[in-house]
Amino acid sequence: MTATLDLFDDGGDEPACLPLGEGAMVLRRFALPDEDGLLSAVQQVTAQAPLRHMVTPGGFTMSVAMTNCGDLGWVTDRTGYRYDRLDPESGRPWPRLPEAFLRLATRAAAQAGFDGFVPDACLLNRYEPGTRLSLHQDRNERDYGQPIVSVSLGIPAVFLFGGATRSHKAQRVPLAHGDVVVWGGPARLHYHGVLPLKEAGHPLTGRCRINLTFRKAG
Ligand code: MD3
Ligand code: FE
Repeated sequence: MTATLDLFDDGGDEPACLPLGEGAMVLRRFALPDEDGLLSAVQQVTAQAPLRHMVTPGGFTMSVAMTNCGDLGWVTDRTGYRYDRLDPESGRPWPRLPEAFLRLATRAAAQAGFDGFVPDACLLNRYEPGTRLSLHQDRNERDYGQPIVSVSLGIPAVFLFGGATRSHKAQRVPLAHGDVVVWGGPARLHYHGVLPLKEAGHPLTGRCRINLTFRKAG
């Protein structure tokens, strides 16, 4: 009986709010109604602060292309990881956080129980097929009590959600266009990463995935 049902299971009865445990909440397709406004804001930001492949302190060029908007932007170079008010490529402040970004991030945080979340940093990551992000912790923010809100747009990815140590076995969480995840509580310091993306295309983004992460960094 379940076998028959499974054949027709399209995931349509998945809960809209899925707790990943440890304070992490997946809001499936939460950003879908705002897709056009979000993607036009992405175009505005990347026109002012182009996507670039940064270098890690260890000397590796990241396969993810990145840029930022908001008061603070996350950067890495041979000297280390940090938040900076200026784009090192231009010497100018990062573009302002677009209204559409701010509204969505605040609404998603509130939905997950974090009222009054006001991000001052948005890291914009672009993945193409083959791009990956190896397991890491996000530890450059001042207050770990603040959540991180992430928004996935474009082609799908498999997110790796690990534990408090690197050796903890990671869960695989598929993330699709419009999915929003709010990471708070103990999950905030868990190891995480993204598996290499499979070849795919999306009608709105082409052969890429855009991930936005909103933080209160300062
Ligand atoms: C879990 N980005 O930018 S977003 C990153 O898909 C980053 O681009 C990934 O990891 C991406 O640092 C994942 C989801 C995410 C972001 C921050 C987290 C998950 C997190 C911080 C703590 C725990
Ligand atoms: Fe991260």
